[in-house]
Amino acid sequence: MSLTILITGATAGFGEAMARRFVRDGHRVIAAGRRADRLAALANELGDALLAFPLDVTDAAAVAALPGGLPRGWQEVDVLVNNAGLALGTAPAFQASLDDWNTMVATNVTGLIRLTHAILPGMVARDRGHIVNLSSSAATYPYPGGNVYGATKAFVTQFSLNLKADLVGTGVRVTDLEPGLVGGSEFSRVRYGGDAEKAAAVYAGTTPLSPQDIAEAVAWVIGLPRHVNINRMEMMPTCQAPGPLAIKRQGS
Ligand code: NDP
Ligand code: 8X3
Repeated sequence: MSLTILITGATAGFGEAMARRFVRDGHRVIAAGRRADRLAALANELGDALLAFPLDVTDAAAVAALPGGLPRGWQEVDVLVNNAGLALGTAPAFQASLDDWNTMVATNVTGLIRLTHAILPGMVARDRGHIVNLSSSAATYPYPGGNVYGATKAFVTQFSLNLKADLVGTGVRVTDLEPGLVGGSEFSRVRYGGDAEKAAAVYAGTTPLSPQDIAEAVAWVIGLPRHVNINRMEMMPTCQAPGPLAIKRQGS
């Protein structure tokens, strides 16, 4: 069955991979993001099944105008993939930039809840729909420098579980996806302020997950029969595992 799928952050990484995958699977995709040129290129490549929809998720008025702000024929969103998000910096909390912290909260938390608030009532009224939220393994496993980024993702995970609690008895599904190390996207370059060398070092000597692996997981989750809800899915590359608790020993 062909679905109408709104993906935030479709100009790069996971979002772009999902857009390609979902169109290939026969769905219609509303590709949202700030870089309109990238969206236009994607529409050019994928044809009429993809609607380029420039949108900054931190723009409260633009998001509140949804779904009415979408063209006719595209307003009944079956699947919302809240994917837009970013990490900025890896400084310890006592040295981190407050502006970076605020940007991560505005995008990963406030942007995501605004999108959900705008799209969810229509899904409930139609008694069908699916919200897929991009959280992270950072929601569960702390690491040095993860401070506010991990906290925003912990919010996403708990918000997803609480949405599920509110939606029980409706036909609307909610899935929280929690990937670990994923290469092949702009994530680390953005995190390191454009420093390609530092970004590449994150993946050195590893075979990380790819954006296509994420698209595969989401394609599976949304393609399951409507009575099946995957609440949360934690994914890591085979080469990654949670670490032990840190212990600072005297003299070391
Ligand atoms: P990318 O940096 O490659 O892509 C991020 C996307 O988010 C871009 O399309 C960007 O588009 C968009 N975006 C950022 N800010 C805004 C905004 N204000 N409004 C609209 N769109 C915005 O990252 P990934 O694909 O790797 O990450 C996607 C999601 O997955 C993020 O939420 C990330 O936190 C999460 N994640 C990533 C992991 C990884 O290791 N890569 C692991 C676990 C989770 P544009 O700049 O054009 O607006
Ligand atoms: C991205 C994964 O480990 O860089 O969410 O936080 S990590």
